[in-house]
Amino acid sequence: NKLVHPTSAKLPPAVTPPPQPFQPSKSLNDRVGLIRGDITTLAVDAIVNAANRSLLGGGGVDGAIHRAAGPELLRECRTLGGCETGSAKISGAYRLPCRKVIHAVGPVYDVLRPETSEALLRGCYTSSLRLAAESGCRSVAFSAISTGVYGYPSREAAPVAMRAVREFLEEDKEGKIELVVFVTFEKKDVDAYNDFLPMFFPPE
Ligand code: AR6
Repeated sequence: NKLVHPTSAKLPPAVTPPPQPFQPSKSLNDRVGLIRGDITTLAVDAIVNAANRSLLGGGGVDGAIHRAAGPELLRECRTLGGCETGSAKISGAYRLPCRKVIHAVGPVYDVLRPETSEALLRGCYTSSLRLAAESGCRSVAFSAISTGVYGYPSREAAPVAMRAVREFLEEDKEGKIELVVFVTFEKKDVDAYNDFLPMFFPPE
């Protein structure tokens, strides 16, 4: 080191500090983002699709992802054996700029049993993050699962999504997930996410 101060030459050698437990350098607030746009354009490690139990494609974001990924995605999805509601499976991303697609199956919103819908929606986020971490995906972008065709009210879905992500990141002591991006598309979701994000991830 050319910049050593002359007096430090007389000091005894520095003691090597003991290994420290992992501490994520970023605060929780720095590990989440919110954008409005087309999830198929994002070059993150994994994007999360709002799929159905067949995993064989459909409309909405599912259709957009299959169109952009190309027919190889459907070919792989045929081998996955479907997926339970409230859970997720992972595939390659083919022509998409991301590395993996996580296919989460949200609930059709049941107005008579909102707690059941909530548990299933929460399961989508938790399973997706667990799969991402296991697969070495450190940045994950979520579509607003169930808030389209499946009828989940945006203002109810947003806090469920954010609480699940927050709790996962708090538990993620090794910092496997570095960034979670919430991707909104329609104005109702933009408004709901803008309102709730600072409550769940307050600026430090
Ligand atoms: N990028 C990001 N978000 C999008 C995009 C996009 N390109 N397109 C739509 N969204 P939906 P669901 C938003 O209906 O409610 C399919 O047919 C959209 O505004 O795609 O979970 C599946 O195959 C909404 O906020 O999914 C299932 O059968 C969110 O994505 C069923 O729909 C989810 O809306 C699943 O219904």
